[in-house]
Amino acid sequence: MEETVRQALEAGVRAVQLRDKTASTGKLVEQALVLGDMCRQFGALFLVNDRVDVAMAAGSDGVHLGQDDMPLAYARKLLGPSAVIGISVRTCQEAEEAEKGGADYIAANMVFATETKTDLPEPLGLEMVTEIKGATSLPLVAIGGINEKNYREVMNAGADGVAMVSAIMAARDVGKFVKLLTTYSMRRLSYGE
Ligand code: TZP
Ligand code: MG
Repeated sequence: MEETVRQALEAGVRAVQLRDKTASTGKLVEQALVLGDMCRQFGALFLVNDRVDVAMAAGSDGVHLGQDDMPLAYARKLLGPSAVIGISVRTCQEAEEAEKGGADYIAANMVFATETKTDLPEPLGLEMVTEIKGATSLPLVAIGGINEKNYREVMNAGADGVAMVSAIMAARDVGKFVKLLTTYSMRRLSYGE
């Protein structure tokens, strides 16, 4: 996993999220420290999924929260004003609430069906990406079933960036694959500004 992340960073990935629903807390902290260091070397953002405590322990840049995770206001209180906090949303209302609550970005969750996460009702589709993007002035990252074949249409629907799990982790040549994507998909992203 570390080698894959390194290759992705070398090729231009701008943000990495550690997401492991089954690892022990000890293992998560250990991995967050290693990946956080690596991201720092490449000037990329490093976020921890769900776990505010792990992000704090490892000095990560921030967290990514779902609607049922720690409420944004508490996460902000714990992590401070400079932490990057992203929120997964499925509706315009959730997007507006995230903006009002001081989120730094929103994630359209999920655009296309995926085997990586199977507990969500229905894919949002491209039209909802456009609608949700229009509901706030926050950067929008699209996630779910995004790959080299469809990322352009996701960007064209209004996403400021795309997040990929399986497409990158399963790529035969991660560096080559990411290079192909970044020229286009990172055009409008500037993290941490
Ligand atoms: N949240 C919404 S979809 C998803 C997460 C974590 C998984 C995305 O994985 P993939 O393999 O890029 O479809
Ligand atoms: Mg979550």
